Amino acid sequence: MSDLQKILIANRGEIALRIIRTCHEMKINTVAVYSTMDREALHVRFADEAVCIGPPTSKESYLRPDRIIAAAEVTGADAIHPGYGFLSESAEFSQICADNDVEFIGPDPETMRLMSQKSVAKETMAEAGVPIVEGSDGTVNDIDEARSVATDIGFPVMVKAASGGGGKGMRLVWEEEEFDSAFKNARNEADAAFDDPEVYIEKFVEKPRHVEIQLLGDGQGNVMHFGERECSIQRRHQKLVEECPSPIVDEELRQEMGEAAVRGAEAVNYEGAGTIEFLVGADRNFYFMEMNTRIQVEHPITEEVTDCDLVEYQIQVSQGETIERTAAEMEGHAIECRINAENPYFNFSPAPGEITAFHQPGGHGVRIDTAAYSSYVIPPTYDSMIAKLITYGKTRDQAIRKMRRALDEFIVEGVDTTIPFHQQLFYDDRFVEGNFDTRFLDDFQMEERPAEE
Ligand code: MV4
Repeated sequence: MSDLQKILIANRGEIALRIIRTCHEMKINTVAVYSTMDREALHVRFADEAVCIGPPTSKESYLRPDRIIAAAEVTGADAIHPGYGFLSESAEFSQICADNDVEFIGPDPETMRLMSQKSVAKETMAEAGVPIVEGSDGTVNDIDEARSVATDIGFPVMVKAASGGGGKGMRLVWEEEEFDSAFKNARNEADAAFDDPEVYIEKFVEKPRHVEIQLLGDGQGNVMHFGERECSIQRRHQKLVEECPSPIVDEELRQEMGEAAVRGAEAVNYEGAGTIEFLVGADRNFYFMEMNTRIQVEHPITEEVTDCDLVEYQIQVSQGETIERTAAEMEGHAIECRINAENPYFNFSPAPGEITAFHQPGGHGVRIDTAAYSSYVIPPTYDSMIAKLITYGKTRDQAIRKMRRALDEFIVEGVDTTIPFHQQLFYDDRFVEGNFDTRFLDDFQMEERPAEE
Protein backbone atom coordinates (compact mmCIF):
# COMPACT_ATOMS: atom_id res chain seq x y z
CA MET A 1 0.00 0.00 0.00
CA SER A 2 1.44 3.37 -1.01
CA ASP A 3 0.86 6.73 0.69
CA LEU A 4 -2.77 7.56 1.30
CA GLN A 5 -4.11 10.75 -0.34
CA LYS A 6 -7.63 10.90 1.04
CA ILE A 7 -9.19 9.24 4.09
CA LEU A 8 -12.91 8.96 4.77
CA ILE A 9 -13.76 9.01 8.47
CA ALA A 10 -16.71 6.69 9.13
CA ASN A 11 -17.57 8.28 12.46
CA ARG A 12 -18.74 11.45 14.20
CA GLY A 13 -18.03 13.54 17.29
CA GLU A 14 -14.68 14.00 18.97
CA ILE A 15 -13.03 10.93 17.43
CA ALA A 16 -13.86 12.12 13.91
CA LEU A 17 -12.19 15.47 14.74
CA ARG A 18 -9.26 13.66 16.35
CA ILE A 19 -8.65 11.67 13.15
CA ILE A 20 -9.13 14.71 10.86
CA ARG A 21 -6.48 16.62 12.86
CA THR A 22 -3.82 13.97 12.32
CA CYS A 23 -4.74 13.57 8.63
CA HIS A 24 -4.25 17.28 8.06
CA GLU A 25 -0.91 17.27 9.85
CA MET A 26 0.09 14.47 7.47
CA LYS A 27 -1.26 16.43 4.46
CA ILE A 28 -3.92 13.81 3.85
CA ASN A 29 -7.32 15.04 2.62
CA THR A 30 -10.38 14.11 4.64
CA VAL A 31 -13.97 13.17 3.92
CA ALA A 32 -16.59 13.37 6.65
CA VAL A 33 -19.83 11.42 6.54
CA TYR A 34 -22.84 12.60 8.51
CA SER A 35 -26.47 11.93 9.30
CA THR A 36 -29.04 14.70 8.81
CA MET A 37 -28.90 15.18 12.60
CA ASP A 38 -25.20 16.10 12.33
CA ARG A 39 -25.46 18.69 9.52
CA GLU A 40 -24.01 21.38 11.82
CA ALA A 41 -21.45 19.13 13.52
CA LEU A 42 -17.79 20.14 13.72
CA HIS A 43 -16.49 17.03 11.97
CA VAL A 44 -18.46 18.15 8.89
CA ARG A 45 -16.95 21.64 9.08
CA PHE A 46 -13.36 20.55 9.64
CA ALA A 47 -13.21 17.89 6.94
CA ASP A 48 -12.26 18.89 3.39
CA GLU A 49 -15.45 17.30 2.02
CA ALA A 50 -18.60 15.90 3.57
CA VAL A 51 -21.25 13.46 2.40
CA CYS A 52 -24.68 13.00 3.98
CA ILE A 53 -25.33 9.29 4.48
CA GLY A 54 -28.85 9.22 5.87
CA PRO A 55 -31.34 10.00 8.62
CA PRO A 56 -30.46 10.36 12.33
CA THR A 57 -30.60 6.75 13.51
CA SER A 58 -27.17 5.05 13.42
CA LYS A 59 -28.74 2.01 11.77
CA GLU A 60 -29.66 4.13 8.76
CA SER A 61 -26.46 6.18 8.59
CA TYR A 62 -23.22 5.49 10.49
CA LEU A 63 -23.91 1.73 10.47
CA ARG A 64 -24.62 1.48 6.73
CA PRO A 65 -21.61 -0.03 4.91
CA ASP A 66 -23.23 0.49 1.49
CA ARG A 67 -23.68 4.23 2.00
CA ILE A 68 -20.21 4.69 3.45
CA ILE A 69 -18.59 2.80 0.57
CA ALA A 70 -20.65 4.89 -1.89
CA ALA A 71 -19.40 8.06 -0.16
CA ALA A 72 -15.81 6.81 -0.48
CA GLU A 73 -16.38 6.08 -4.17
CA VAL A 74 -17.91 9.44 -5.11
CA THR A 75 -15.17 11.36 -3.28
CA GLY A 76 -12.31 9.12 -4.42
CA ALA A 77 -11.18 8.29 -0.88
CA ASP A 78 -8.57 5.53 -0.83
CA ALA A 79 -9.00 4.53 2.81
CA ILE A 80 -11.59 4.47 5.59
CA HIS A 81 -10.82 5.14 9.25
CA PRO A 82 -13.65 3.67 11.37
CA GLY A 83 -12.79 5.34 14.71
CA TYR A 84 -14.37 3.52 17.68
CA GLY A 85 -17.92 2.18 18.05
CA PHE A 86 -20.16 2.00 14.95
CA LEU A 87 -18.47 -0.23 12.30
CA SER A 88 -15.00 -0.20 13.86
CA GLU A 89 -15.11 -3.85 14.98
CA SER A 90 -17.22 -5.20 12.15
CA ALA A 91 -15.27 -7.92 10.33
CA GLU A 92 -17.96 -7.79 7.67
CA PHE A 93 -17.35 -4.07 7.03
CA SER A 94 -13.59 -4.63 6.87
CA GLN A 95 -14.27 -7.35 4.26
CA ILE A 96 -16.61 -5.05 2.28
CA CYS A 97 -13.86 -2.39 2.19
CA ALA A 98 -11.39 -4.97 0.84
CA ASP A 99 -13.91 -6.13 -1.79
CA ASN A 100 -14.30 -2.52 -2.95
CA ASP A 101 -10.55 -1.78 -3.05
CA VAL A 102 -10.76 0.69 -0.18
CA GLU A 103 -8.12 0.34 2.55
CA PHE A 104 -9.72 -0.33 5.96
CA ILE A 105 -7.52 1.27 8.63
CA GLY A 106 -7.46 -1.65 11.04
CA PRO A 107 -6.84 -5.40 11.11
CA ASP A 108 -7.87 -7.83 8.38
CA PRO A 109 -11.39 -9.36 8.56
CA GLU A 110 -10.09 -12.77 9.72
CA THR A 111 -8.34 -11.32 12.76
CA MET A 112 -11.39 -9.21 13.64
CA ARG A 113 -13.69 -12.24 13.37
CA LEU A 114 -11.33 -14.34 15.50
CA MET A 115 -11.17 -11.74 18.28
CA SER A 116 -14.94 -11.11 18.27
CA GLN A 117 -15.51 -14.71 19.37
CA LYS A 118 -14.31 -14.45 22.96
CA SER A 119 -13.80 -18.18 23.51
CA VAL A 120 -11.84 -18.45 20.25
CA ALA A 121 -9.80 -15.36 21.14
CA LYS A 122 -9.02 -16.93 24.52
CA GLU A 123 -7.85 -20.20 22.95
CA THR A 124 -5.73 -18.32 20.41
CA MET A 125 -4.07 -16.34 23.20
CA ALA A 126 -3.50 -19.44 25.33
CA GLU A 127 -1.70 -21.11 22.41
CA ALA A 128 0.50 -18.02 22.08
CA GLY A 129 1.49 -18.32 25.75
CA VAL A 130 -0.69 -15.50 27.10
CA PRO A 131 -2.01 -16.32 30.60
CA ILE A 132 -5.74 -17.11 30.66
CA VAL A 133 -8.25 -17.80 33.43
CA GLU A 134 -8.81 -21.47 34.18
CA GLY A 135 -12.05 -22.77 32.69
CA SER A 136 -13.78 -24.78 29.98
CA ASP A 137 -11.90 -25.70 26.81
CA GLY A 138 -13.78 -23.37 24.47
CA THR A 139 -17.58 -23.30 24.67
CA VAL A 140 -19.52 -25.98 26.56
CA ASN A 141 -21.81 -28.41 24.75
CA ASP A 142 -24.55 -28.70 27.36
CA ILE A 143 -25.53 -27.90 30.94
CA ASP A 144 -24.10 -31.13 32.39
CA GLU A 145 -20.67 -30.53 30.88
CA ALA A 146 -20.84 -26.91 32.08
CA ARG A 147 -21.74 -27.90 35.65
CA SER A 148 -19.03 -30.51 35.74
CA VAL A 149 -16.38 -27.96 34.60
CA ALA A 150 -17.66 -25.57 37.29
CA THR A 151 -17.44 -28.14 40.10
CA ASP A 152 -13.98 -29.25 38.87
CA ILE A 153 -12.44 -25.75 38.94
CA GLY A 154 -14.47 -24.80 42.02
CA PHE A 155 -16.92 -22.01 42.75
CA PRO A 156 -17.27 -19.09 42.31
CA VAL A 157 -17.31 -19.27 38.49
CA MET A 158 -18.46 -17.06 35.65
CA VAL A 159 -20.62 -18.08 32.71
CA LYS A 160 -19.69 -15.92 29.72
CA ALA A 161 -21.22 -15.49 26.27
CA ALA A 162 -18.91 -16.55 23.42
CA SER A 163 -20.05 -13.54 21.38
CA GLY A 164 -20.19 -11.33 24.46
CA GLY A 165 -18.35 -8.29 25.67
CA GLY A 166 -19.36 -5.42 27.87
CA GLY A 167 -20.85 -7.76 30.43
CA LYS A 168 -23.85 -8.94 28.39
CA GLY A 169 -24.66 -12.63 28.68
CA MET A 170 -22.38 -12.91 31.71
CA ARG A 171 -23.31 -14.48 35.10
CA LEU A 172 -21.41 -14.83 38.34
CA VAL A 173 -22.25 -18.07 40.16
CA TRP A 174 -21.25 -18.47 43.81
CA GLU A 175 -22.36 -22.06 44.43
CA GLU A 176 -23.53 -25.19 42.65
CA GLU A 177 -27.18 -24.73 43.69
CA GLU A 178 -27.39 -21.51 41.63
CA PHE A 179 -25.58 -22.90 38.63
CA ASP A 180 -28.38 -24.30 36.44
CA SER A 181 -30.55 -21.20 36.49
CA ALA A 182 -27.57 -18.85 35.97
CA PHE A 183 -26.40 -20.98 33.04
CA LYS A 184 -29.84 -20.88 31.40
CA ASN A 185 -30.17 -17.12 31.96
CA ALA A 186 -26.75 -16.44 30.47
CA ARG A 187 -27.58 -18.55 27.39
CA ASN A 188 -30.93 -16.82 26.88
CA GLU A 189 -29.44 -13.36 27.28
CA ALA A 190 -26.60 -14.22 24.88
CA ASP A 191 -29.04 -15.58 22.32
CA ALA A 192 -31.23 -12.47 22.55
CA ALA A 193 -28.32 -10.00 22.44
CA PHE A 194 -25.96 -11.66 19.93
CA ASP A 195 -28.12 -14.29 18.24
CA ASP A 196 -25.62 -16.80 19.64
CA PRO A 197 -26.39 -18.85 22.81
CA GLU A 198 -22.87 -20.33 23.10
CA VAL A 199 -21.22 -19.81 26.51
CA TYR A 200 -18.00 -20.82 28.27
CA ILE A 201 -17.04 -21.25 31.92
CA GLU A 202 -14.30 -19.47 33.87
CA LYS A 203 -13.05 -19.34 37.43
CA PHE A 204 -14.13 -16.01 38.99
CA VAL A 205 -11.23 -13.65 39.65
CA GLU A 206 -12.14 -11.77 42.84
CA LYS A 207 -11.54 -8.03 43.30
CA PRO A 208 -9.97 -7.70 39.86
CA ARG A 209 -8.53 -4.64 38.20
CA HIS A 210 -9.03 -3.93 34.52
CA VAL A 211 -5.61 -3.17 33.05
CA GLU A 212 -5.13 -3.06 29.29
CA ILE A 213 -2.06 -2.94 27.05
CA GLN A 214 -1.96 -0.66 23.99
CA LEU A 215 -0.54 -2.40 20.94
CA LEU A 216 0.42 -1.57 17.38
CA GLY A 217 1.14 -4.16 14.71
CA ASP A 218 2.38 -3.68 11.15
CA GLY A 219 0.89 -6.86 9.66
CA GLN A 220 4.42 -7.88 8.69
CA GLY A 221 5.20 -9.76 11.86
CA ASN A 222 6.14 -6.84 14.09
CA VAL A 223 4.14 -5.73 17.14
CA MET A 224 5.07 -3.17 19.79
CA HIS A 225 3.39 -2.13 23.02
CA PHE A 226 2.83 1.26 24.62
CA GLY A 227 2.42 0.18 28.22
CA GLU A 228 -0.80 -0.14 30.16
CA ARG A 229 -3.92 1.82 31.02
CA GLU A 230 -5.76 1.39 34.31
CA CYS A 231 -9.50 1.25 33.55
CA SER A 232 -11.05 -0.06 36.78
CA ILE A 233 -13.16 3.06 37.41
CA GLN A 234 -16.22 1.83 35.54
CA ARG A 235 -19.95 1.85 36.08
CA ARG A 236 -22.03 -0.85 34.42
CA HIS A 237 -19.13 -1.55 32.07
CA GLN A 238 -18.92 2.13 31.06
CA LYS A 239 -15.48 3.54 31.83
CA LEU A 240 -15.53 6.94 33.49
CA VAL A 241 -11.86 7.49 34.35
CA GLU A 242 -8.71 5.95 32.89
CA GLU A 243 -5.08 6.52 33.80
CA CYS A 244 -1.64 5.73 32.50
CA PRO A 245 0.40 4.17 34.06
CA SER A 246 -1.65 1.99 36.44
CA PRO A 247 -0.91 2.65 40.14
CA ILE A 248 -0.38 -1.11 40.68
CA VAL A 249 1.88 -1.84 37.72
CA ASP A 250 5.64 -1.55 38.19
CA GLU A 251 8.30 -1.83 35.50
CA GLU A 252 8.62 -5.60 36.00
CA LEU A 253 4.88 -6.32 35.69
CA ARG A 254 4.62 -3.89 32.75
CA GLN A 255 7.31 -5.77 30.89
CA GLU A 256 5.63 -9.13 31.62
CA MET A 257 2.18 -7.94 30.55
CA GLY A 258 3.57 -6.03 27.57
CA GLU A 259 5.53 -9.02 26.32
CA ALA A 260 2.55 -11.34 26.79
CA ALA A 261 0.30 -8.94 24.83
CA VAL A 262 2.87 -8.62 22.06
CA ARG A 263 3.12 -12.44 21.82
CA GLY A 264 -0.66 -12.65 21.54
CA ALA A 265 -0.87 -10.03 18.78
CA GLU A 266 2.07 -11.53 16.91
CA ALA A 267 0.31 -14.89 16.88
CA VAL A 268 -2.38 -13.38 14.64
CA ASN A 269 0.10 -11.21 12.69
CA TYR A 270 -1.81 -8.19 13.95
CA GLU A 271 -2.08 -5.03 11.85
CA GLY A 272 -3.15 -1.69 13.27
CA ALA A 273 -3.84 -0.35 16.76
CA GLY A 274 -5.32 -2.80 19.22
CA THR A 275 -5.72 -3.39 22.92
CA ILE A 276 -5.46 -6.51 25.02
CA GLU A 277 -7.54 -6.27 28.18
CA PHE A 278 -6.28 -8.10 31.24
CA LEU A 279 -7.86 -8.86 34.57
CA VAL A 280 -5.31 -8.37 37.33
CA GLY A 281 -6.08 -10.23 40.54
CA ALA A 282 -5.41 -8.97 44.07
CA ASP A 283 -2.29 -11.20 43.95
CA ARG A 284 -1.16 -9.27 40.81
CA ASN A 285 -1.51 -12.32 38.57
CA PHE A 286 -2.89 -11.25 35.19
CA TYR A 287 -5.19 -13.01 32.73
CA PHE A 288 -6.30 -12.32 29.15
CA MET A 289 -9.87 -11.06 28.97
CA GLU A 290 -10.54 -9.66 25.48
CA MET A 291 -8.81 -8.04 22.54
CA ASN A 292 -10.24 -4.83 21.09
CA THR A 293 -9.39 -4.41 17.42
CA ARG A 294 -9.88 -0.63 17.24
CA ILE A 295 -8.48 2.66 18.51
CA GLN A 296 -10.09 3.21 21.91
CA VAL A 297 -11.75 6.19 23.56
CA GLU A 298 -8.99 6.38 26.17
CA HIS A 299 -6.03 6.30 23.73
CA PRO A 300 -4.99 9.93 24.51
CA ILE A 301 -3.58 9.10 27.96
CA THR A 302 -1.17 6.67 26.31
CA GLU A 303 -0.27 9.34 23.76
CA GLU A 304 0.53 11.83 26.52
CA VAL A 305 2.75 9.42 28.47
CA THR A 306 4.56 7.93 25.45
CA ASP A 307 4.65 11.24 23.51
CA CYS A 308 3.26 9.80 20.29
CA ASP A 309 0.30 10.07 17.92
CA LEU A 310 -1.44 6.67 17.74
CA VAL A 311 -3.72 7.73 14.85
CA GLU A 312 -0.63 8.72 12.86
CA TYR A 313 0.84 5.27 13.58
CA GLN A 314 -2.41 3.60 12.47
CA ILE A 315 -2.17 5.43 9.14
CA GLN A 316 1.54 4.69 8.76
CA VAL A 317 1.15 0.93 9.23
CA SER A 318 -1.78 1.02 6.77
CA GLN A 319 0.64 2.60 4.29
CA GLY A 320 2.99 -0.35 4.72
CA GLU A 321 5.53 1.14 7.12
CA THR A 322 7.23 -1.33 9.42
CA ILE A 323 7.71 -1.19 13.19
CA GLU A 324 11.28 -1.23 14.47
CA ARG A 325 10.69 -1.17 18.25
CA THR A 326 9.20 -3.60 20.77
CA ALA A 327 8.06 -1.08 23.39
CA ALA A 328 7.53 2.67 23.77
CA GLU A 329 9.09 4.54 26.67
CA MET A 330 6.78 6.05 29.24
CA GLU A 331 7.28 9.26 31.15
CA GLY A 332 4.94 11.00 33.57
CA HIS A 333 1.30 10.31 34.36
CA ALA A 334 -1.93 11.05 32.46
CA ILE A 335 -5.56 10.77 33.54
CA GLU A 336 -8.74 11.02 31.48
CA CYS A 337 -12.18 11.97 32.73
CA ARG A 338 -15.13 11.28 30.47
CA ILE A 339 -17.46 14.27 30.62
CA ASN A 340 -20.86 12.85 29.68
CA ALA A 341 -24.26 14.49 29.37
CA GLU A 342 -25.59 12.40 32.25
CA ASN A 343 -27.00 13.15 35.68
CA PRO A 344 -24.68 11.61 38.31
CA TYR A 345 -27.25 12.46 41.02
CA PHE A 346 -29.85 10.34 39.26
CA ASN A 347 -28.21 7.04 38.24
CA PHE A 348 -26.19 8.68 35.49
CA SER A 349 -29.33 8.92 33.38
CA PRO A 350 -28.78 10.49 29.95
CA ALA A 351 -29.30 14.27 29.79
CA PRO A 352 -29.34 15.32 26.12
CA GLY A 353 -30.24 18.87 25.10
CA GLU A 354 -28.72 22.21 24.19
CA ILE A 355 -25.44 23.31 25.71
CA THR A 356 -26.23 26.94 26.48
CA ALA A 357 -22.75 27.88 27.69
CA PHE A 358 -19.47 26.04 27.16
CA HIS A 359 -16.03 26.98 28.38
CA GLN A 360 -13.27 24.44 28.36
CA PRO A 361 -10.28 24.48 30.70
CA GLY A 362 -6.78 25.01 29.35
CA GLY A 363 -3.28 25.76 30.51
CA HIS A 364 -0.25 23.59 31.06
CA GLY A 365 -0.81 19.84 31.12
CA VAL A 366 -4.46 19.98 30.01
CA ARG A 367 -5.83 18.40 26.83
CA ILE A 368 -9.48 18.38 25.79
CA ASP A 369 -10.81 16.18 22.99
CA THR A 370 -14.33 17.34 22.17
CA ALA A 371 -16.68 18.24 19.33
CA ALA A 372 -18.98 20.32 21.56
CA TYR A 373 -19.44 24.11 21.57
CA SER A 374 -21.78 26.74 22.98
CA SER A 375 -25.27 26.25 21.44
CA TYR A 376 -24.45 22.69 20.31
CA VAL A 377 -27.43 20.39 20.78
CA ILE A 378 -26.50 16.94 22.13
CA PRO A 379 -28.82 14.58 20.28
CA PRO A 380 -30.42 11.73 22.25
CA THR A 381 -29.59 9.47 19.29
CA TYR A 382 -25.90 8.77 19.89
CA ASP A 383 -23.64 8.30 22.92
CA SER A 384 -23.65 10.90 25.67
CA MET A 385 -19.95 11.81 25.79
CA ILE A 386 -19.41 15.59 25.50
CA ALA A 387 -15.66 15.76 26.07
CA LYS A 388 -12.59 13.91 27.26
CA LEU A 389 -10.62 15.92 29.79
CA ILE A 390 -7.03 14.71 29.95
CA THR A 391 -4.39 16.01 32.32
CA TYR A 392 -0.69 15.25 32.34
CA GLY A 393 1.86 15.65 35.13
CA LYS A 394 5.28 14.33 36.07
CA THR A 395 3.66 12.28 38.83
CA ARG A 396 0.18 10.87 39.56
CA ASP A 397 -0.25 13.46 42.29
CA GLN A 398 0.46 16.29 39.83
CA ALA A 399 -1.95 14.87 37.27
CA ILE A 400 -4.63 14.68 40.00
CA ARG A 401 -4.01 18.30 41.07
CA LYS A 402 -4.27 19.45 37.45
CA MET A 403 -7.50 17.47 37.05
CA ARG A 404 -9.11 19.06 40.11
CA ARG A 405 -8.16 22.52 38.84
CA ALA A 406 -9.32 21.77 35.27
CA LEU A 407 -12.67 20.35 36.47
CA ASP A 408 -13.26 23.58 38.42
CA GLU A 409 -12.68 25.62 35.23
CA PHE A 410 -14.96 23.52 33.03
CA ILE A 411 -18.28 25.29 32.38
CA VAL A 412 -21.09 23.34 30.74
CA GLU A 413 -24.54 24.88 31.09
CA GLY A 414 -27.91 23.64 29.83
CA VAL A 415 -27.36 19.93 30.45
CA ASP A 416 -26.37 17.80 33.45
CA THR A 417 -22.86 16.40 33.26
CA THR A 418 -20.57 13.96 35.04
CA ILE A 419 -18.32 16.85 36.18
CA PRO A 420 -19.66 16.83 39.81
CA PHE A 421 -18.96 13.08 39.97
CA HIS A 422 -15.36 13.61 38.90
CA GLN A 423 -14.95 16.52 41.32
CA GLN A 424 -15.96 14.25 44.19
CA LEU A 425 -13.89 11.30 42.94
CA PHE A 426 -10.68 13.31 42.75
CA TYR A 427 -10.98 14.05 46.50
CA ASP A 428 -11.90 10.45 47.43
CA ASP A 429 -9.19 8.98 49.70
CA ARG A 430 -9.27 5.51 48.18
CA PHE A 431 -9.07 6.86 44.64
CA VAL A 432 -6.28 9.28 45.51
CA GLU A 433 -4.34 6.44 47.18
CA GLY A 434 -4.78 4.31 44.06
CA ASN A 435 -6.53 1.74 46.21
CA PHE A 436 -9.45 0.49 44.08
CA ASP A 437 -10.68 -2.34 41.84
CA THR A 438 -13.51 -2.79 39.32
CA ARG A 439 -16.13 -2.79 42.11
CA PHE A 440 -15.11 0.67 43.35
CA LEU A 441 -18.13 2.53 41.92
CA ASP A 442 -20.64 -0.10 43.13
CA ASP A 443 -20.75 1.62 46.50
CA PHE A 444 -19.77 5.15 45.55
CA GLN A 445 -22.36 7.61 46.86
CA MET A 446 -22.74 11.11 45.45
CA GLU A 447 -22.78 13.79 48.14
CA GLU A 448 -25.74 16.16 48.29
CA ARG A 449 -26.10 18.29 45.19
CA PRO A 450 -25.02 21.88 45.92
CA ALA A 451 -27.88 24.43 45.92
CA GLU A 452 -28.34 26.54 42.75
CA GLU A 453 -26.66 29.94 42.98
C1 MV4 B 1 -14.43 -11.57 34.75
C2 MV4 B 1 -14.45 -11.06 36.07
C3 MV4 B 1 -13.99 -11.89 37.08
N1 MV4 B 1 -13.53 -13.12 36.79
N2 MV4 B 1 -13.96 -12.81 34.53
C4 MV4 B 1 -16.71 -7.87 32.68
C5 MV4 B 1 -16.88 -7.56 31.22
C6 MV4 B 1 -16.16 -8.60 30.47
N3 MV4 B 1 -15.28 -7.98 29.53
C7 MV4 B 1 -15.40 -9.38 31.47
N4 MV4 B 1 -15.80 -8.95 32.78
C8 MV4 B 1 -15.37 -9.59 33.90
N5 MV4 B 1 -14.85 -10.83 33.71
C9 MV4 B 1 -13.54 -13.56 35.53
N6 MV4 B 1 -13.11 -14.79 35.27
C10 MV4 B 1 -14.96 -9.78 36.29
C11 MV4 B 1 -15.43 -9.03 35.21
C12 MV4 B 1 -15.94 -7.73 35.52
C13 MV4 B 1 -15.28 -6.56 35.11
C14 MV4 B 1 -14.12 -6.60 34.35
C15 MV4 B 1 -13.48 -5.45 33.95
C16 MV4 B 1 -14.01 -4.22 34.31
C17 MV4 B 1 -15.16 -4.14 35.05
C18 MV4 B 1 -15.82 -5.30 35.46
C19 MV4 B 1 -16.98 -5.22 36.21
C20 MV4 B 1 -17.61 -6.37 36.60
C21 MV4 B 1 -17.10 -7.62 36.25
